[in-house]
Amino acid sequence: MNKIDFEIFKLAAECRNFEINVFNAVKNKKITIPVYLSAGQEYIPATLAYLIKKELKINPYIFPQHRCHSIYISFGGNKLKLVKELLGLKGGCSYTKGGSASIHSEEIKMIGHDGHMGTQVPIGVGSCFTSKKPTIVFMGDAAAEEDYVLSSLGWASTKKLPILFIVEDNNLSILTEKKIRRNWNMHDVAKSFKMKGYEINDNPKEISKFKKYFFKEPMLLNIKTNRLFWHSGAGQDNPDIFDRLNFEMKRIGNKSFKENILIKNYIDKLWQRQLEKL
Ligand SMILES: Cc1ncc(C[n+]2csc(CCOP(=O)(O)OP(=O)(O)O)c2C)c(N)n1
Ligand SMILES: [Mg+2]
Repeated sequence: MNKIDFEIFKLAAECRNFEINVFNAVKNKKITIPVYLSAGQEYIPATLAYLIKKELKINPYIFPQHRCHSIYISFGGNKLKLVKELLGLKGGCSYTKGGSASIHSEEIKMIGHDGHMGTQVPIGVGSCFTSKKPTIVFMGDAAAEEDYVLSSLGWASTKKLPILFIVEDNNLSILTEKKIRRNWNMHDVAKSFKMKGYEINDNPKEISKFKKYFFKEPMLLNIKTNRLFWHSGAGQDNPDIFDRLNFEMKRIGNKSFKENILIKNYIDKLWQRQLEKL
């Protein structure tokens, strides 16, 4: 078994087990704030975090959108502080004022989202223009349609910034599919702005192919993925949707199943201890 596959799997499993706990806490009304679950999409941040932090040894500035728990966890955010943030307990990562959509962490240079879809793109580009430091900006496939996102891509390209744009393309804007909203693609838009642009799947092997370009020049990866649960809250739209984590766990085999149980027990206990404080 490939070590890289296994390391990425472990990160993704950590994210999934965390999100299952959030799901249950929402269902049991222990969490009452709006919550945006990233389950199903965790292979994108898990793969990127592995490639960027472990392989390239870079700690980039991170500009997420609202669906960001897995981004925070994959890039090394403190899980206990995120549990506290979501439960409204003192000591949350965003000073217990951000909630699910605005996860913020100076420790991992992650800048909390303001709730307006896509604003993280001009803000991230502006920050990168000033710092000239490696910067990763995440956006949803719907946020990518905002005018201020498109103009920011143009500026990043013109100034050749060390920036990586990741479109987490779950094909949905809440419940509206992409084909109803537009007849164009984000990787084509990136290319028209004279930067590298590709459309790929959330398969670690596909994502890895582009590592050589990370932060050397502006690039946009439109990565197709699947949202497992409702846009907001705890429920399921489509139980048959493709689940990358499950697929990879089966592909990697026995060792991954066992590791998943260990990770699950650890994260369940972490949540249990904080739930007891409510
Ligand atoms: C400027 C703006 N318009 C509308 C909304 C309401 N809204 C919140 S999330 C969302 C859909 C976001 O879809 P996408 O960017 O693809 O992210 P996803 O939820 O799929 O991860 C909408 C329309 C908003 N928050 N901000
Ligand atoms: Mg979407």
